[in-house]
Amino acid sequence: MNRDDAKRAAGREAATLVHDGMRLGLGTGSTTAYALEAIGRRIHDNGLTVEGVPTSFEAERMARTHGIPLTTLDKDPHLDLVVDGADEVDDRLRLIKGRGGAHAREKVVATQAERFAVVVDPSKCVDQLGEQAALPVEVLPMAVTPVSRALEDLGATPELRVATEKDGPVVTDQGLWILDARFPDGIADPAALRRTLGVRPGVLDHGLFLDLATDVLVGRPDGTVDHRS
Ligand code: A5P
Repeated sequence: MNRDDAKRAAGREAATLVHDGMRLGLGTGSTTAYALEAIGRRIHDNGLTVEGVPTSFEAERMARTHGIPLTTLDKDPHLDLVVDGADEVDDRLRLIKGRGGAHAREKVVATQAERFAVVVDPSKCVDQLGEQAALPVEVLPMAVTPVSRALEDLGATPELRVATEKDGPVVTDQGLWILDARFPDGIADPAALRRTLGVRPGVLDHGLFLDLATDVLVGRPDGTVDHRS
C-alpha cells in the first residue's frame, strides 16, 4: 500500500458522486486522473450520460482517453460537480492548487459549480496553508520582476518555474509564466494575501482557493476515504 493507493481511493470515491445527466468540471492532476478513469468506466459499462468541461489541455487529453464527452462553459456555464486535486488542504477546506500550472482555469471552472469535490492523499492535509507547498502565481512574462519584488515585500521567496535549464520557463495553457512563492512561516492570512494579489497588475491568478471547496475526500493507503464537508 502506498500513496498511489490513497489517491486511487479518493478518485474512485469522487466518481461515486457523479449522477446521470450531470455537467462536470474535470480537474487536472494525478489524483483526479483516477476519478476520470472511474467516470469513464461508468460511461462505458453502465451508459452513464455526462459531459465535462476540462480545466487544462492535459485534462482534455485525459477525458478523451477515458471517453468522457466534452463541453464548454459557453454551452454549459452551470456545472453540477467539479472534481479536482489540491497541493494543500487545511481544516477549513481552503486550498493551495496549481502545482500543475492549471490553477487559473481550475478556479474559473470551480467557481461555476454547485459542488466542488477535492481529492487528495493524506500528505496534502496541513494546519496552515503554505507550510509545505509554494503558492503558484501566474504572471505576464513582462511583469515577472515587479511581481517578484511585490511577493518579496509580502515576505515570500518567489522562484520562476522552469522546466529544465535548456527548456526555460514553464509556459501555462494561457502562454504565461509561473512564480512559485514560498512563505517560510506559512501564509498567516490567506484572505488578505488573496486581496493583495487580486489587484496586482500582471498577475492573472494564483493558487489560493479559499471559499470554493464543498467536499474534501482524503483517500488513505488502506483504500478507505475520509469525507469532509
Ligand atoms: C494542477 O494545476 C493542480 O492544481 C493539481 O490539481 C494539484 O497539483 C494536485 O495534483 P496531484 O493530484 O497530481 O497531486
